[in-house]
Amino acid sequence: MSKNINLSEVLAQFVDATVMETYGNGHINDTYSVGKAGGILQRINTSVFSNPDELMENIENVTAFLRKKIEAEGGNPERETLCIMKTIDGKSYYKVDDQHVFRMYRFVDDTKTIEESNNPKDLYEAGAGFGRFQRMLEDYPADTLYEIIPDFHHTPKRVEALKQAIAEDKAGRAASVQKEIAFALEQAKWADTVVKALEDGSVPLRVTHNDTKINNILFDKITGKAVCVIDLDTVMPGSALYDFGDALRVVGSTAAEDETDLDMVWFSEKAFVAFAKGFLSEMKESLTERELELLPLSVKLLTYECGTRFLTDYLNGDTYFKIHREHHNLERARNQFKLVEDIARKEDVLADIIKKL
Ligand code: ADP
Ligand code: GN1
Ligand code: MG
Repeated sequence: MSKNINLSEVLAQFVDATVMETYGNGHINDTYSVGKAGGILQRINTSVFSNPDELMENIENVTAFLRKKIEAEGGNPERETLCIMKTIDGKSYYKVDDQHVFRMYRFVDDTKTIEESNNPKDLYEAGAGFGRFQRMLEDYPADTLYEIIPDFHHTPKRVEALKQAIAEDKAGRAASVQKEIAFALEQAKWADTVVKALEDGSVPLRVTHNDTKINNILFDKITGKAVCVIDLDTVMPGSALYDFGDALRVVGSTAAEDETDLDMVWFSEKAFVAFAKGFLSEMKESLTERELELLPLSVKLLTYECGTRFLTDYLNGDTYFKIHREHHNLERARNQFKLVEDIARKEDVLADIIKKL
């Protein structure tokens, strides 16, 4: 936090909140668990999310819609979607100043977060969880949502941002990463596949989560079932392919996103089968032919896009993603590009798996 903020004073703005400790493992927001009052307090990263009003309005509307759907399907809305805890003034967030904006969600009890897993049951559940989220939002009018981060998964624009970062070379690092730059630019030739499909209408615009890392799902501590999709900041109009591809970018890898020993980094067909089975158990009826056909490519695309974003941030001097060591973003980029190569080798196998499912 850039200046000394008294978090107890922030807490006093929310109903019933007491002690807290830092919590979770996200790259963007700061998260604190809040005592027994059952809250999770988050400082919204306002350099990434510059309009908290629009951000929270999206989340309020989407969670209200989900709550009704969950009820109609006989589920428990208290557990299966996020619930915003209002401030004592009845607002959905509390603003100290432009850099210090806080919100609170009800803590979903008896759940766990999974950072990494190769257990097919976890991956099936993750697929089912994100698939269900998308299915339930299928008839939500996507164009009424604010586009919180414009062009978030517009891969060609991410490539343009990389080119700009190379030209500006703000951190003086471009010369040292020529190999990674060459790889990213060489791959750019197929990076417009999903954007084009959205433009020509062969892939429909949907309400999507857009940040489907497995740690953005809460799993039941006992049954292991996916309970609640969280981290709704990036819920926006998008493509089902973004959510499918981004999730497998993470769970499909045999190593963590920042593993530096690239001999450990491979794409697992087994993980693909498990996640895809779960996802399709919810979304099979909804997906179009073209969406089904592009599922394997989406994994390569979202991995490439994320690698490109890490490399861009490295060139810009690490201003976007939280880093924990000097070359963290470069290590992440190398890791993602290694994964892209392996996915590319296995694309035909992945296409066969989808046909069989
Ligand atoms: P970030 O955008 O930084 O990734 P998240 O919203 O994903 O922030 O929250 C970070 C972590 O906090 C999650 O991975 C999860 O472990 C925990 N968490 C977030 N919201 C809740 C909640 N409502 N109940 C329980 N745990 C939560
Ligand atoms: C960020 O907030 P978190 O850690 O779930 C990022 C994602 C990236 C991811 C890479 C808003 O996600 O887009 O894929 O890091 N979120 C935002 O780990 O940029
Ligand atoms: Mg998160």
